[in-house]
Amino acid sequence: MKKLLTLLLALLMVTGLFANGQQEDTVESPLKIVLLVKSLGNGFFEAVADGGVEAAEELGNVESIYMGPSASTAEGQIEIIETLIAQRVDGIAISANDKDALIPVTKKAMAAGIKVISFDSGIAPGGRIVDLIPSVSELIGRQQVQLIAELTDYKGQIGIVSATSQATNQNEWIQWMYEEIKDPKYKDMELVEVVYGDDMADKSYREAVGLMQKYPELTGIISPTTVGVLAASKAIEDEGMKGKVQITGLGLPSEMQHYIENGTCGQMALWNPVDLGYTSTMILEALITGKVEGNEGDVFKVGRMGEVTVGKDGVSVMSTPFVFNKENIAKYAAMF
Ligand code: RAM
Repeated sequence: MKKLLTLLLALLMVTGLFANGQQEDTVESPLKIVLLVKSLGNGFFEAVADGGVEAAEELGNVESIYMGPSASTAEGQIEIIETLIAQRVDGIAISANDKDALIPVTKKAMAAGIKVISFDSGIAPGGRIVDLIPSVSELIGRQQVQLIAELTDYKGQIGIVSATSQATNQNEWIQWMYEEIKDPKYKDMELVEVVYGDDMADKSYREAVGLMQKYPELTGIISPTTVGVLAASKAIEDEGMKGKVQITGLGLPSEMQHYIENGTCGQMALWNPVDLGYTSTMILEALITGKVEGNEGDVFKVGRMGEVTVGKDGVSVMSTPFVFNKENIAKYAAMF
């Protein structure tokens, strides 16, 4: 009997210790959640990183890690994901440089128990659990054409300065721009060419100059990338085309305030990138801890952002873009 009691006591101690040990473990090693962006040095993604840190602080059990290749290539991202698999991180949110090329490596990551989602620029279904997009792609694309039409009085040749030719998000938006312009109200407007600045300031600048030289009748440029719209605005001014060539796009208010206030860019749109990083981190935490599986119809509770519902093919939509102009730019520039 005495022996039995001792055994029971020992057992209790062991389980007690184990439970304690587990508790300490959670406190000591927070969940490692990586925000893997298209490339480093982009103010948009730096704001995304701020959102990741905010969510991590709020959740308490998360370490937010910000990573990206030096240039916007799928190869650079694949290399990083391989390292993250070896390091056994808990979750990765990826803004993809290619919707298909990343699939084999993200599948490998998921097979190793890492939760993978895409955000901003998606990975095709099969290569991630959820794809968090800032707004409906159709709405974003159509709105870009509407914004430039208002600036050019619905006339003339329009060029597009995009990011990389493989970018999932820009390619989807551009497809909708071509749909929108079919509307008879744009009969005097033409989308003449898409050029690619690769989300590099210097290349975007050169491509914008190239468009203005190639098309002397150019009345407007749409640049649906924060890097591109900033570089193209500078190119318009440097080429003495301010007032002759209008520009709109998706711009970061803090970077574009100068060009909005001096009238080079009459209006542009975007969403809050801080919210995008915050929400991606919240979603990953819920997936890692098993609170939500990420199936169609599932609802993620995402702190101050409320709820995000998983749609068809895992696509989850945040909200609608803001439009910035002279009246409101200063307010938003202070935020992101
Ligand atoms: C650039 C990137 C990003 C895109 C924004 C609008 O910073 O290409 O993916 O969402 O622009």
